[in-house]
Amino acid sequence: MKKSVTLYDVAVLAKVSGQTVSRVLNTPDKVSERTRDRVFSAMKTLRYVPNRPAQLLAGKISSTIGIITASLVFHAPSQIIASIQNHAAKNGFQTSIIMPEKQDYNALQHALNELQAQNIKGVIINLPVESEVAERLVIENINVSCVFLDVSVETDVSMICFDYKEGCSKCVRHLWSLGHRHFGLLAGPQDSISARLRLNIWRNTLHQLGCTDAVTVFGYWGSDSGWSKTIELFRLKPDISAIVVGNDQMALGVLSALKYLNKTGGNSVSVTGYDDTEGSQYFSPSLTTVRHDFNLLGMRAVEVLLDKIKTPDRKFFELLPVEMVIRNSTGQYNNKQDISIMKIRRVLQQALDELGHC
Ligand code: IPT
Repeated sequence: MKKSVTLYDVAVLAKVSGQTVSRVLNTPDKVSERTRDRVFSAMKTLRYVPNRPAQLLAGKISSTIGIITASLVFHAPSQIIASIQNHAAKNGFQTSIIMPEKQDYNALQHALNELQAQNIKGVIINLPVESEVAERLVIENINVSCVFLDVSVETDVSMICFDYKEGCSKCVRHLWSLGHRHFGLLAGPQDSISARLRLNIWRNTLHQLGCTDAVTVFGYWGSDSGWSKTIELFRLKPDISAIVVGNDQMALGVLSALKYLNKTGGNSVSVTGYDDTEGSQYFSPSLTTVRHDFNLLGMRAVEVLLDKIKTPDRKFFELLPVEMVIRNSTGQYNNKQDISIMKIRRVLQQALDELGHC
């Protein structure tokens, strides 16, 4: 077996001590540029790869940040994690990802223990966490800095989130301005913070506009729940002309169900999504939605976490802007049904008038 290159081989080639190579690896700013260059060039020549477990055993600070995430089966979390990983690498950090099956206190504490066992000093939590749980985790884990991406804005922890109020009210107002008055609301799961917040704003906005008969159903973020919940919506309220959906992935299932129900073309029902994840512009029809810049979220999450590690007592709060993207899945309210009801009424009235003359 080929012998692996050690730190001492690098030291010999660079003509420095083993301790200096170690300093270049762990505290590069404390070494002169000339020495640093010599050591890096020796590492390159020998293709030296630092032994992470050995560094951990030696009590060196880890250059890894932790991520606790919602299921990567869903499009939004996978785009967020891709961006975090990318920006972590740009800052010289690797990532260690945990995807817990549950999102309660025990599951999260267990995940934090796992990451702290790797000597990790900062964790980005992209999992819906109830306020009391998030606050308790921060108080009980003072040795690790946490930045949350899916908590309510009132929570007393460091967080970065999108301006959901603006995004959600824009969706509803857009449909209202197109003449829609009969709404179906397809929210995300009830145990998701962001799903609940989005639904509240849709309902408040509709209430302000004077619409009180919208029906609500809950999906679980995936496309198949979008499909089955659309069928349920029409069973509950057959005259729906617009469906406000909690995310693009469910909206994909909604569009497919509408085709199945023959609610396309002249009969079409308007649909708005949420997220503008990769591919939504190629849905059929292309999806009107609210754009979340997940690349920006990932970048800010890493930058804020690194600042938080340096100043653990500071509380960070950042609200990122959203943008409404209008495509072909929303259109003017089609008043064909109203017209035929009006026609029948007119004919009936005429018949009654004629009877009156007799
Ligand atoms: C949120 C997405 O908007 C939603 O579509 C779903 O994928 C959810 O994550 C899964 O937890 S994004 C989150 C940062 C609020």
